[in-house]
Amino acid sequence: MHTTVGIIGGGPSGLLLARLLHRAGIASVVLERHDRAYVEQRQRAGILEQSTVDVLRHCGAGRRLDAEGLVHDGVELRFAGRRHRVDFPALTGGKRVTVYAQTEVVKDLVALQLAEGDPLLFEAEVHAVEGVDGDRPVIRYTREGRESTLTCDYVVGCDGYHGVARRAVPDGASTTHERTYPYSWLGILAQAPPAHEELVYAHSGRGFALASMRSPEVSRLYLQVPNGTDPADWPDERVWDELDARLALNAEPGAALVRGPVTQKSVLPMRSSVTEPMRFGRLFLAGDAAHIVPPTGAKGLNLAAADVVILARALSHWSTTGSAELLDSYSDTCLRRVWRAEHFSYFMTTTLHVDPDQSSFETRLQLSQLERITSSPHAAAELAENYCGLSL
Ligand code: RFL
Ligand code: PHB
Repeated sequence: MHTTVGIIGGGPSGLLLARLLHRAGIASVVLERHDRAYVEQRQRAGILEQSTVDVLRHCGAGRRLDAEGLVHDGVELRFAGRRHRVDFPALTGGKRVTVYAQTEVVKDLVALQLAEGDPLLFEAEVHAVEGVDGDRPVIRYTREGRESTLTCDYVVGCDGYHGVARRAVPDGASTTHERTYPYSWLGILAQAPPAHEELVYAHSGRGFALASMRSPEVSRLYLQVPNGTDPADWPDERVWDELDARLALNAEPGAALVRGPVTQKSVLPMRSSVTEPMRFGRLFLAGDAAHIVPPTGAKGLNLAAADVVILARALSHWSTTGSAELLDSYSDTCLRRVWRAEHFSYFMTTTLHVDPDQSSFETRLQLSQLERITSSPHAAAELAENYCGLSL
């Protein structure tokens, strides 16, 4: 089999790239190792920047997003017994974000691709990418027990942090910059109304907590926990008690979350990582295959979308003019946005979490920084602009 663009991975970046290429009249094949149900049910991101919403609408995936997405004009910060709202439109000249789960984005893109796109092959596991420094790279994959090859003009690794695409780059041709954190998140999905009408990011001496949502009936809640935590050590009542303790305000003693059945529970490690450049020969990396952010800034899915918009534009320019100019600048163009989001995600993470080794001095610095955000419109605008994202 031959195609113009071979895409490894059917997560949000691979699916959106395939959709954008289809609209530009460029042939592609997506190879995804898991089955459709698995990809559609994987619980992950929840916040879409305006530019991500715009691109989904533009490529025909906006109908359910417009009907079911919840537009949010701000977030609440809770710390030292206080609450403070960061008003996005007022601080950014009108920007806002949309709560719409990654599971739903993926369902919408899969349905479109299967109905009218190029091939999207589930249960197709890629094990090698060869010849990316030549003219005709080859992807080797296994499907239904049979080994097959896909030759392409270009290969795009949209295969996440543990994918195979990055391994096709020879040693020494790229650099990975990485940081790990001394804590993880315990996340639950619960059949319970959201804690508040907007997201709540809470700093507390007991550790960070985040109250998010999926719909007016479904909450998504997170707690900072030590690395290596076993979810089995956190029965539902313990999770709810700890959320109440961390999200509570001195001003509202006894205020408690409305509890409901917990339908999903998992522990996620936190990591920052960037591999650069994001291109080697005819191989391009996009989304989590190239960079990871800790989820505190809600940037991962949005960065993945930005990468593939930039790449689809570059491939379309190459296809219509024969010029590789935009393909050559792909990595630099993406990395400017990537490093900004890396800094913001690191800032949100280290300002809101409790490092088990941190001193009282460092805790006072965190509180001073949060206090600054609540008292200076400039500091609040810096948070709001980064949270709502750069224009594409
Ligand atoms: P994905 O989603 O990891 O998809 C990669 C796909 O590649 C497939 N694959 C292979 N297929 C074939 N052959 C192989 N050898 C393969 N190896 C891998 C995998 O099966 C998979 O389907 O990467 P992608 O598409 O780049 O998308 C990135 C996003 O998923 C990720 O950045 C976000 O979920 C991050 N994130 C958030 N981002 C936001 O923008 N806003 C948020 O609010 C937000 N919250 C979150 C998050 C991530 C979280 N976790 C689980 C780390 C909250 C959490 C808890
Ligand atoms: C989510 O709803 O899953 C979510 C929201 C905001 C974050 C991270 C995750 O910063």
